[in-house]
Amino acid sequence: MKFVDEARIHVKAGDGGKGCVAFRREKFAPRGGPSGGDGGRGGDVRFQVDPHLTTLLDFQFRPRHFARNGQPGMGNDCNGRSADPLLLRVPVGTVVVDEASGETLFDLSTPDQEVVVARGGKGGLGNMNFANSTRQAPRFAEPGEPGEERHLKLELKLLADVGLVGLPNAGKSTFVSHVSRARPKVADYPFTTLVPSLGVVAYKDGRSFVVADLPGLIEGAHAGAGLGHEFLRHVERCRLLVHLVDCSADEPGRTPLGDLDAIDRELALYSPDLPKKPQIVAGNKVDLPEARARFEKLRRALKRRGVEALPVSAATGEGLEAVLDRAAALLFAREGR
Ligand SMILES: Nc1nc2c(ncn2[C@@H]2O[C@H](COP(=O)(O)OP(=O)(O)OP(=O)(O)O)[C@@H](O)[C@H]2O)c(=O)[nH]1
Ligand SMILES: [Mg+2]
Repeated sequence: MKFVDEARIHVKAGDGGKGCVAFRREKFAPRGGPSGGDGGRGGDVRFQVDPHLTTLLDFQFRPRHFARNGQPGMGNDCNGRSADPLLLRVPVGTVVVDEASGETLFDLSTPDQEVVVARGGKGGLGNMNFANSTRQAPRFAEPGEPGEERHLKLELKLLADVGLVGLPNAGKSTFVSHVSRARPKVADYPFTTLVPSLGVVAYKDGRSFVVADLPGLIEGAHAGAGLGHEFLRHVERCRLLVHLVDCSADEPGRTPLGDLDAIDRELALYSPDLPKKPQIVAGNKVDLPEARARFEKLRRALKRRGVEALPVSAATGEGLEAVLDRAAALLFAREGR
């Protein structure tokens, strides 16, 4: 399951209508004065945050969005009509980046928030505005201003309830494929998962929540090492983290506790908010006897810190239900359902 979370689009606001050159022509008013009205404003292109949307898929299929132009001014002092704004709906969590400058324009995180991403051009003034005592018959009017035009990159931070973090090879993808219908690639080498993907966990009583399988983190990830930096921003929006520790890893100098602390350090370095998120620690691969033994050491060490560790085997499914129960308790307690 690939999760669409990026789109490139081209938006253009409407041009302002041009001002009109016209003169009054009435039976009893010979040489009537100028009467050309102003052009209307071009329509803005606006984004509106819609909490019901979850992907940027629509934008991938329709990348061009042009608002209407303002009407030109008319004779008889009539101004042209301004065009209505073009409202485009985007999901909560959409980040809008200007392609030309690379600048982040908006981080749209509030439902129903509305922002202007391209401003409509002002209408031109009609010739009636240019008459004065010495110039009674101006034969010119202003053109309308062009509407703003922009190439935008939209990025959607994944909205998962639970983010799976851990070193490469910890078994994150195996975990997600066991608890959901998502089938991310699982393999016996690090950096198998290159992009985040989501799985929906059908929990008890028709309740469900979304788990994100994330690429493995390594030391230095917060500064861009490995694949970390790319997707650490997705972790920011998860409500809780499940930290998977590979208890089978058998390399000199490496321990489950050391692995756990290394990842926690990366998270903290990336953002001070990440350590504040609720975290469930799960020691994986306890189906292997030597992993089981290492897990017990991890459990004792964490107990001294007042932290509980749960034994799991993502491969056999052992212990996974306890992790889901814990996650559901944290998620649904806060929602009050
Ligand atoms: N014995 C055993 N092996 C496991 C278990 N969970 C995962 N594995 C194996 O560990 C290897 C890595 O699993 P993945 O699920 O791809 O690990 P990952 O954390 O997604 O790795 P990256 O995507 O590279 O970060 C695979 O060979 C899995 O079969 C487990 O509970 N027990
Ligand atoms: Mg993986």
